[in-house]
Amino acid sequence: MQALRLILADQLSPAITSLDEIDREKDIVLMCEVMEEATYVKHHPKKIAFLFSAMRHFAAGLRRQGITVHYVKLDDSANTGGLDGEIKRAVAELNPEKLLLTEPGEYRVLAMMKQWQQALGIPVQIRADTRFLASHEEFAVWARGKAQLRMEFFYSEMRKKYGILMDAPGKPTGGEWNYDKENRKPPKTGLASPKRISHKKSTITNEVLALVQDRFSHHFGTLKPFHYAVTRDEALMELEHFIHQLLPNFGDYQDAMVAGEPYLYHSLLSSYLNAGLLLPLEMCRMAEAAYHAGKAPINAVEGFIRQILGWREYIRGIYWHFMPEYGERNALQATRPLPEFYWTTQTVMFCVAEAIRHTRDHAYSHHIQRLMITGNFALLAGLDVKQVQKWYLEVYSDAYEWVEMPNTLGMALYGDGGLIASKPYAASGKYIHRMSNYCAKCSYDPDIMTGERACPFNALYWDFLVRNEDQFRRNQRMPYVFSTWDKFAPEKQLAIRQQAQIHLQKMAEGSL
Ligand code: FAD
Ligand code: DLZ
Ligand code: SF4
Repeated sequence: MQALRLILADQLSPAITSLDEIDREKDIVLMCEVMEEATYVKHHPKKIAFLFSAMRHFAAGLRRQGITVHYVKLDDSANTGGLDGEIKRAVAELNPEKLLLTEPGEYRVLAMMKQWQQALGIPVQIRADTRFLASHEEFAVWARGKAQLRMEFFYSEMRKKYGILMDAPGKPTGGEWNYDKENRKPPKTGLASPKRISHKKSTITNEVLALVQDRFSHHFGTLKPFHYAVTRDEALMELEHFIHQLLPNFGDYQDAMVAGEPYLYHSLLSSYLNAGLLLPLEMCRMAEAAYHAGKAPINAVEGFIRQILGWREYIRGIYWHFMPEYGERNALQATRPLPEFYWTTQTVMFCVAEAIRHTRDHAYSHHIQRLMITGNFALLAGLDVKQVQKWYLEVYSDAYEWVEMPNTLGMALYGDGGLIASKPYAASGKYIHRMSNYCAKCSYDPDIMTGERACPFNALYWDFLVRNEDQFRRNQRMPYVFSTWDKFAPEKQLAIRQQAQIHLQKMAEGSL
């Protein structure tokens, strides 16, 4: 055999570089379901089922094209349980001249891959992942010599590079680069998501569901009902549905939160994009076409494209540029243990319970729930950054370290010391009250600062800022925060800080 070509669970794209110039007569593709990858953090059962089913469908698609696939199922008796073991076993069995890989999405896996040439005694080539729209080198050139690495500047470069939403060189469509201010409408009464599409389960999916039920039902999260797309065709149906039915309202309600509505107008496409069933450029181009056809307004289309061409690429750039040192950061020295309610949903705080319920049931919660509810609470309470990151990596079906870590450590927890966020995404109950209908269903009151019914986010917000005063008092993007605090009478300041301690105590006791 000439070349052994590895495809990982998040590399399910026909255009993946490890398949470039494949020789259908002589080469073999290797794919393996392994226990180590499913349990190095205990992934949500829906994520495992989605990936195993998508992998099996992808392998079937390659075989239909005449490509030989060596597919190792989780339950195969000789399965060694790890990528490392499976590569060694396949090389011993198939005797390839070389091993071809595409760089993975996690530093941990890249470190493993870098050992293989020596361990296997054959040439190993690690190719760039060209599905992303900015290479590591481009990001490094952009970052060089800059005191601040702000997403908005990176994003406008990307818009220019790909000519997306550009009227002329240097002229963004509509006159603005960014319509963020038009992405913050509070929910109107009765706001609900249109019905989502579902996919008929194939025999492959049913087999995988039985396997996951059998082997991973002790992981956090419910497996059924299972509605995920598992092939590129199905993922494309999801994309079409989003563009035609949901994109027009995506911009207005991007930051809104509604009880019982996990999705609203969000696309639910991240799992498919991150696994490779969809490609970022096709998603941006389709959204752009909807704008030019008059089917969706600029605040929606620009908002969506900004998330993919801007945030997603920028986040990946940050991860690879600063790893492995990035993963050790804890700028605010946050070390309090993650409370049990992140697993049980058992908290009186309606907003937090709701976000965790959505997470448990769908392996999904939308961005503002991740950032301003579970993330904001973790920030204000000073929860241990590693424990919080592990939680996010375990519970979401779109989670891989390259995208989870900078979002959690950098954006939500300010644990990278302000590399990503120019100020902490810290908010009191007032923000959550404005952007959701949660507070009406809660036993706490967002307008109360101290006492039994006080919303925990209120005192914890001030306590967080004062606790970290050294970091934030001179932050130019927070001009009024400390002047407001300074105007509080000393007795009020003391009462707030004592109230925060009561909340933290209750959190530790499991009664918050
Ligand atoms: P939409 O709201 O419809 O957005 C469209 C697309 O934009 C998404 O599909 C996604 O691919 C991309 N996108 C949006 N925001 C971001 C972002 N900040 N970073 C990268 N891509 C973005 N996203 C992940 O893909 N995996 C993660 O593990 C992950 N962890 C997160 C952890 C925290 C604490 C926070 C605050 C955000 C995290 N995000 C993560 C980003 C974002 O929340 C999800 O991409 C989004 O909720 C996915 O849902 P959607 O497809 O409906 O997104
Ligand atoms: C997340 C995951 C899971 C659950 N299972 C597998 C697997 O069985 N085989 C595999 O190749 N990859 C799996 N993955 C993804 C990897 O853990 C890892 O996050 C990515 O491949 C990094 O690019
Ligand atoms: Fe959340 Fe506070 Fe509102 Fe309750 S009152 S839902 S804890 S913001």
